[in-house]
Amino acid sequence: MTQNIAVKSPVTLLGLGAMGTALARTWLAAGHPLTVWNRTRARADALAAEGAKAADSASAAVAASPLVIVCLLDDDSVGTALDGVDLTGKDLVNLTTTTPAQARARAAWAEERGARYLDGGIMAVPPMVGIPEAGGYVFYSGSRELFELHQEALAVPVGTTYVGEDAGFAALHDVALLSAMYGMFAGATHAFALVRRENIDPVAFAPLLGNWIKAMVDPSVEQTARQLVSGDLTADVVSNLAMQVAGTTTLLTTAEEQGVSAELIRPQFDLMRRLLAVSTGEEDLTGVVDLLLA
Ligand code: FVH
Repeated sequence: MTQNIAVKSPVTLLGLGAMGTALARTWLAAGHPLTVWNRTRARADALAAEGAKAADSASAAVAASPLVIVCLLDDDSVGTALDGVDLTGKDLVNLTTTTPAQARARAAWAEERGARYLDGGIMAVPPMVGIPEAGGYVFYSGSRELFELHQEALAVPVGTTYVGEDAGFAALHDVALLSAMYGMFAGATHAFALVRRENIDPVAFAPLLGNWIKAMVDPSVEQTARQLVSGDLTADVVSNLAMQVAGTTTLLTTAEEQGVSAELIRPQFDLMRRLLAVSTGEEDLTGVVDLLLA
């Protein structure tokens, strides 16, 4: 009797921090032969107890599989870990968070060493890895051929979104989304500070805040995108800039009344005022995008 068992491609993973360990477990669970290396050996030994092969060095780990995935702290640690390692003929996928310029330089660096290169930006935190319904994914950019060749293995931990041949684009998308997230955190932090002065229950306040942000965000980013493409910054404006700038006075005065520093929200309001100074006030906030490029 013949058995029809799909043979899974071998994977090497360098880096077993919180994220690397979460990724590793999904490849093991999916049946991919997994070789791991970590600077601190104990983390590799822990994975070996779960079925991985712990390599004694980064060189040995890289030699073990055609597909080498790197998930280290930062670009410097990638350079350190792979210093002197033979990458000839390897497919290197770098999931370490970097800048776009670092990703492009790392792609050139890998290609000079005979490797094909794909860069990744992880849009997930470790508890989301291996849980498809959590919605995590990785932005990939660089060689499309490489992405398609390894898509089955790459899609094991979280979803995959390919964003272009430019190796820097995954990092750019990653950093753009993270930057937006911190802007959102800034607004939420300011909101909690305002109500904290009055002993309002933060647990009761949280869903009010969360639901308001959710209701605002999709229409807002979609409107901004449409206006940027059409160039018509007054199209479909609901809340015009003049009205919004007038409203910022109330927001800043309220912060003062509540004894809350406005340092998280004032920069946005300053930009809105600068935009109003050079516009009719009939548009909304999209013009701030180009103000930032100046
Ligand atoms: N964890 C998260 O929430 C975020 C989610 C989004 C993506 N990030 C990025 O993923 C990269 C790895 O993050 P991590 O969570 O695994 O980070 P750590 O737990 O701090 O582990 C760091 C690993 O890097 C190794 N390492 C650090 N420096 C060096 C070096 N000079 N040479 C070799 N390896 C190095 C470290 O080794 P060790 O401390 O165990 O010996 C860990 O394996 C990262 O880019 C996030 O931005 C995570």
